[in-house]
Amino acid sequence: PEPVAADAVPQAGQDGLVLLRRVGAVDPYSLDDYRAHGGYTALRRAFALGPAAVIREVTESGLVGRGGAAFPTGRKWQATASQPDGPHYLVCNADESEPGTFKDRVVMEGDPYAVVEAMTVAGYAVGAHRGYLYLRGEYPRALGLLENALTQARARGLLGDDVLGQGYAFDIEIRRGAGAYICGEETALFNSIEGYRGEPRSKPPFPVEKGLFGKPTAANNVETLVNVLPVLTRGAEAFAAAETKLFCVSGSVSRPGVYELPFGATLGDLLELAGKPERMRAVLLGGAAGGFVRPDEMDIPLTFEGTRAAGTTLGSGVVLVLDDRVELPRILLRIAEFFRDESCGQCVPCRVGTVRQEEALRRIADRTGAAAVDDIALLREVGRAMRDASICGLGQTAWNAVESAIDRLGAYA
Ligand code: L3W
Ligand code: SF4
Repeated sequence: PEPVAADAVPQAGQDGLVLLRRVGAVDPYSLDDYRAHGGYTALRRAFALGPAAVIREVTESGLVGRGGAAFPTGRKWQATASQPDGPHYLVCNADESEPGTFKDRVVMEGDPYAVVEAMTVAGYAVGAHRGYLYLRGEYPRALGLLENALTQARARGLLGDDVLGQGYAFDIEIRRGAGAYICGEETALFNSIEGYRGEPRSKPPFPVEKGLFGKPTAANNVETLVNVLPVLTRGAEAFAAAETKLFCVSGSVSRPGVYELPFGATLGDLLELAGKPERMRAVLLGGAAGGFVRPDEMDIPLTFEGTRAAGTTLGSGVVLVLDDRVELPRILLRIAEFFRDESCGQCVPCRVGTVRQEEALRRIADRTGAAAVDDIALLREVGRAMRDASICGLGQTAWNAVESAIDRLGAYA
């Protein structure tokens, strides 16, 4: 693959980047350059601390998962490590497929060795000797860069039977997705690696207990894992004092891209940086499974708690900006088509509900003028059934964006 192009260098929200500091500054093919930019100091510190202390440090940092659900990473690792029967596995979820999400791609293409180092640290902490990186199939450039990074790391003793001469064996295998959004759900992802249909399993049991091949597994998103590097190099306390989040800004802004901002910046702060439109209609936060907010809600803090309190979600960091030229009914219909398409069909509420939702939204979108009251009542009923009775997050959240458009934006009123 080609080197990362200059125009792919992410937008820097402000000085003092943590997660993106090497992106655009380091040669993503060169292990030496990665080391010259601080690479592999976190793994050395991990070996000096030992697995239990690494987990303690990650727990004390307060780091939570960046895939959207914000589960505490230290707790996940502790629960995995404490399972008596191995082998234990480490899975990096790089199946980045949430509409409007492209942060992990920027990290993997711009700083691939960081992903490899972070997976090695995580594997060491949870007692895994094998890691899988499940990569979105439509990311060929990331694939080439990561494959190169694995080859170089193996050649230099940073992966293999005796990592850094510390007596720890660890290696990583890349598996590519084949275009199914549902394979980003962790248990569908395990099934996909195992060679089965990519259908979610019922939880519990959680993967920490029975995950890949039925064994204890820590599954973490790319951004979650790369956060572990500064946790170790800076220490838990210093990390927590300056914790950052990646945001994927797209739509009607003049400077779309990936922004890294400290937790607590507001939506308005971010949109100032990204160049918001003169007449904004709404912002979709959290992706297709997220929710819309209005232009008068720009003081929402961009934290997991702040967005939850405002009735929406930070999700995987999607910030999709719509100006007043958009046809909201068409956008909602497009979101509904997406969920109908991507439902794995395993459970009835989602398999049927996503079809009924799309049909109702199409009827509304194709009509002009007055609100279709019956269809809105139907949407609410179907939405409730999907949320309450679906097996996995896809069905449970397939009505979120539509509901928020109706309730917060007055869509169809
Ligand atoms: C041990 C327990 N582990 C929960 C683990 C669980 C998983 C994590 C979160 O994702 C999000 C949603 C959307 N003991 C545990 C436990 N865990 N309880 O914690 O679990 P869960 O079930 O809350 O969420 P989830 O199904 O993993 C749902 C987001 O995903 N989403 C799409 C995201 C897309 C991307 C992307 O494209 N990169 O991230 C769609 O719904 O925001 O919050 O590991 O095992 N007692
Ligand atoms: Fe499959 Fe949808 Fe059920 Fe999830 S909720 S298991 S995607 S049918």
